[in-house]
Amino acid sequence: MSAARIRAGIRGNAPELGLAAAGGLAAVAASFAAAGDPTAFVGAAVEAVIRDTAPEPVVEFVRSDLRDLAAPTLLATAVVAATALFALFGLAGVAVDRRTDSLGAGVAVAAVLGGGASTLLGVGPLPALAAAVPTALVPVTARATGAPTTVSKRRRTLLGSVGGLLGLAGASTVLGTQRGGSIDPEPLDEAAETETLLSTADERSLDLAGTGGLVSDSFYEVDYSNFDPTVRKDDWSLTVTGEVEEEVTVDFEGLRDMSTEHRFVTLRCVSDPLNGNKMDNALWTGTPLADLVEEAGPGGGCECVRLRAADDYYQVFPLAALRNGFLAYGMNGTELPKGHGHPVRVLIPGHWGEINVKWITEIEVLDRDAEGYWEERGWHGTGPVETVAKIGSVDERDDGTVRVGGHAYAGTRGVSAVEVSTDGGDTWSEATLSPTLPGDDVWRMWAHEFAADGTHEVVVRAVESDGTVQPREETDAYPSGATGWVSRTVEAER
Ligand SMILES: Nc1nc2c(c(=O)[nH]1)N[C@H]1C(S)=C(S)[C@@H](COP(=O)(O)O)O[C@H]1N2
Ligand SMILES: [Mo]
Repeated sequence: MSAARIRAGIRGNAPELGLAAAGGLAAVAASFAAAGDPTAFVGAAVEAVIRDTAPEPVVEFVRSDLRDLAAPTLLATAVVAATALFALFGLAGVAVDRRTDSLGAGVAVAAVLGGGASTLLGVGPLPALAAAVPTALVPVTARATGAPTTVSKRRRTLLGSVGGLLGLAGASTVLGTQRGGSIDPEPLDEAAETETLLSTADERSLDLAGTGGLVSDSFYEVDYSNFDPTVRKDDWSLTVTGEVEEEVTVDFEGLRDMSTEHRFVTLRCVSDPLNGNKMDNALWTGTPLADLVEEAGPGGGCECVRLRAADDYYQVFPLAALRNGFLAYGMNGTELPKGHGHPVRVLIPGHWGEINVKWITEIEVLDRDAEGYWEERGWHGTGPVETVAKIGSVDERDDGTVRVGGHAYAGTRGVSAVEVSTDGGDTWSEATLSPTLPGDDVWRMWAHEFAADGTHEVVVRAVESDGTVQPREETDAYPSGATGWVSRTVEAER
């Protein structure tokens, strides 16, 4: 077909294309409204299909070039693809109506395609039905639009129909956001204790221009999906399954009846660039995992577990690491916010962020080793974190001195010193360190002041508690986490 014929074809069918596009969008949005949980509608399902079947070169491009734009790009692609899919089903209904001159047949075909595809995508009956209805409205509105005898009346009917479908899409989006989006983390009963600990952290923080203290003001978020699950604490439970003597299930109340602890814990994503911003610290409230795991009597041949979550995320790592783990339901004095795993997440001391599974639902003791979601994609992020000292603040004072500082983290190995060079690594001095916070997986802050004279290559490295100096070798975040000494050129004004 020539381009001109395609153009003419589109012009001839423009009303149907417009109706189908609006109907497709309304189908996706209606399914969102019906789902109640944002992970359970056709848009999230299409996103998962695109994410999990993207060819390796695309994945590589997204990882190395798009970086922080990866998530919004995936979201936009998913919305467009899902809309186009349901638009096609609407057009199929229009075509059947034209061929058979039976609106009933057209409606049935559109509805069956819409509902059937939704079901194949794995959404429940209600979101599937909700997606089928606007899809079936496409042949109905197409016929209505064709009926009037004058051009102006046809145009008015078309605009009304498209407007109606878009209105349905808008209203559904608002409803879906209200139904699935709102979780207000309530203050914890232990607020008095957390207040005290948080003010301790505040007092021990070093005052550095342009960077936060020992407890992060805003905590980074990394999710493999754009849609966070809505899990109400009354609906939540966690089951230990697999190679166990006896399955054990605990609900939120049961968890609250167990011993309560507060822990400062730092998390860093394995994808964090060397001096990146995917490393943060919070005060977490929860209960140790060991007793729960022991109660189930774990066996199996690999001494390993797979954790599963309400967003279908999964990770595999050694049972030994899990035994030191923590089930957190509080963060900085309130219940967990939705984005950080409400109502319950896992914290595994000293390991990369990715195995700190949010919205945890199941601990499966395995018989044979397996891979987690990110390991299937080439990452090695289940082990202990690499040590890093970051430069978060460079403050040039009027008197010619420069104060540099930031955060240093070495997982459970602990940071005992931070060394700073202002001459590119020839000579080193010890930085001032913030006092330690209670906990065995917490970062520290460092600061160093020097009299500036010309150009300085500031280099910083952490020393672990046993005296080990952070390795100098620089590696990229992919696949095993960024390593190396952070450096920054400081150009003194005078
Ligand atoms: N269920 C679930 N848990 C998850 C993730 C996820 O996508 N789904 N992302 C992981 C990754 S890669 C990291 S770095 C941490 C980040 O935790 P945060 O979002 O609370 O900072 O959560 C981990 N836990
Ligand atoms: Mo991560």
